[in-house]
Amino acid sequence: MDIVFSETNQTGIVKLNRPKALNALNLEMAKKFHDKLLEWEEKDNILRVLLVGEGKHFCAGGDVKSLVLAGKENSLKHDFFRIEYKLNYLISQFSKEFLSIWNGLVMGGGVGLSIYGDHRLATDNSKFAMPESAIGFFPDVGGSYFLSNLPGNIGKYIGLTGEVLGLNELIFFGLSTHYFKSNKIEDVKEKFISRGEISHDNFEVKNDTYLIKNMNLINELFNGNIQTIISNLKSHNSEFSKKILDILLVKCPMSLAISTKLIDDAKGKSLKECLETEFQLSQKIVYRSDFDNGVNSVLISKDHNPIWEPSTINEINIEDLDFYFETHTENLYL
Ligand code: QUE
Repeated sequence: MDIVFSETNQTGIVKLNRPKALNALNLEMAKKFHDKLLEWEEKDNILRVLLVGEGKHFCAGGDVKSLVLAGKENSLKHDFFRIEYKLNYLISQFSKEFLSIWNGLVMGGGVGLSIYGDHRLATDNSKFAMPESAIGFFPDVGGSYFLSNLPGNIGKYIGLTGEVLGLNELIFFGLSTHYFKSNKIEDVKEKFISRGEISHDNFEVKNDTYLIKNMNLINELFNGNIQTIISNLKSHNSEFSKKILDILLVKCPMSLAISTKLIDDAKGKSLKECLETEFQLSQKIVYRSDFDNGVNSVLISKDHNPIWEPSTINEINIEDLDFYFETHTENLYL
């Protein structure tokens, strides 16, 4: 079973159970999770929900590998995102306490399963990222919502670079709500299950780590559309800007252009609006060759040398991006 549900002491427990695939979320898991939450919402003897990943990691994202391997004559690229985003929204509306344990990898689809819940407990080994620009996709699962709500242009930076955030950044930005030492994981779970207690350790946030120190610079450099960002980075001539430029220049150019616009346009929008926009966008982006080539290059053949089309950001006309944001298929009815 890829996802396992149990009920103990008025706690509904969800375990993502594909440890060999880093608990990547597939269609069946999303469907079952969605139906179980509807059931628990109505069930009086369930007071809270605990979400955990089997093994070393919480969740590496959506199972994008299966979407590409399924081939063309298949509705998986439509059905998966539809149910995944519906599940994200359902979690945001769930009336009971919802706690996730962010051990190990917490990426993309895994973020969407947890960030709209009440509590996200990070540990000393948490690794959080929205890395979709590496596979020809964009930061979805409400990424446009929570990234656009981070201060300044930090959300754009996180969504474009796919940078891995650790404990200090997670607490600093409020992405995680608590910290506990990773060797206490069984004890933390047990206390929440038995009496709804959130057991955590104290954590003193450091303001001098790499990302936080460079926040003002990031706000300056990541202002505007993708071409402005690239030209800002080129003309800045610092170690930091060179490093970030090198990172961006291997990502999918169309992903970068679209993600920039998506996050900019999301400011002030509700999660519901953001998910609807992302669904429309997903149903254009996943049928582009960049998505198949990106997923193949990173997760299937693993040659890590994807061919992007267009291959440079300069070839993208910013006005042409509007096409990808048009409503063109049935909405999610959230
Ligand atoms: C960017 C991504 C993903 C990624 C790697 C990236 C992603 C994702 C996975 C993943 C990892 C392990 C699996 C799996 C998928 O990796 O979204 O099926 O077994 O799901 O660089 O966006």
